[in-house]
Amino acid sequence: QSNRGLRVGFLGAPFNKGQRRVGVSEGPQAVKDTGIITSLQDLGVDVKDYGDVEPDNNNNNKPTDDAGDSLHLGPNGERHFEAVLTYNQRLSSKVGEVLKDGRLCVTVGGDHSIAIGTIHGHAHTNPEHQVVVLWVDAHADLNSGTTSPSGNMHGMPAAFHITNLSSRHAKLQDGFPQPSLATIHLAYIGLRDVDKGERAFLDQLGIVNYGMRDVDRLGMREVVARCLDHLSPSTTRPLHVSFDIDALDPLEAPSTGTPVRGGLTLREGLVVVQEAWAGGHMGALDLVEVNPHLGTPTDAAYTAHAAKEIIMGALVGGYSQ
Ligand code: HAR
Ligand code: MN
Ligand code: MN
Ligand code: MN
Repeated sequence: QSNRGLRVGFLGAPFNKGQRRVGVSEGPQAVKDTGIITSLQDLGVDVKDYGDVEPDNNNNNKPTDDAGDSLHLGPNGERHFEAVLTYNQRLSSKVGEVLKDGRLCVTVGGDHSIAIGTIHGHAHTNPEHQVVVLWVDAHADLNSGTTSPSGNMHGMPAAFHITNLSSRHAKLQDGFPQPSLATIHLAYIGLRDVDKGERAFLDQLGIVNYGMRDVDRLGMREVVARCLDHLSPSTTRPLHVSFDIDALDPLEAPSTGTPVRGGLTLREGLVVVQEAWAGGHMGALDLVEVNPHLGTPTDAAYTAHAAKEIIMGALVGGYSQ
């Protein structure tokens, strides 16, 4: 069994304050309920469940926030600025702990703002190495408070890590989060809903990005090959894959907060993670934005199952290799 020797740590990040919809904090449980840990163990993987990194309080994330005075806006209008960053600071330490145990760290969200902490933890646990990031998403998540149309911090996490952009972001008093990525160390797949300010950053900084039209024209195998070639993950450049379930078409993954039609098939999503798996240098994986409160119970289970397939593809290349 070729999976023997693979050691994985599972972290839940049931955080929802990076956006406004109730229910995304139940993503980790929904994904666990698919039986993914047992499925991995059946394939010979050594899996340790580290449990959830609990937020201090998700409860005040209600629609009434829109009119309320409890948003705790950051200096540039970032909603729940301090709650998002303090949570991610704790998450970053926990990711570091999993990695120091010698395990590939899988973090299940929660909204995508948790990638502030996961990438920070990964990059700063390997300071002598250059972590590289493959971001699979309908969205670029590259806004700053000033460019964001919503103030929702799940539309901002990538920007916190880019050295040339981080000065646009306020920080916690102790300086968290410290950026770790040059623009050449990030690549995107699946984009189809990019804000004006984000497009300007992508173009100005020359960040490699393959949108849906590129997938149509080149095919996913070519797209992912180009991204991996650009990032060149290696023993000294561990790969971080940050997979937003909304990269998939809403027909494949309906239960998510910001669905955008015209997305990836599950097969295309699997090509991404299976090729990343085949490269052999993945250090950490995020799977975010599964919201089991949205759609019918059948939609929720279908979406969680898609998430399971993506994680399995990334860790063992799928079920039947
Ligand atoms: N770009 C928009 C914003 O900044 C929407 C971001 C949306 N959502 C995510 N992130 N799920 O990938 O508000
Ligand atoms: Mn609030
Ligand atoms: Mn995202
Ligand atoms: Mn998204």
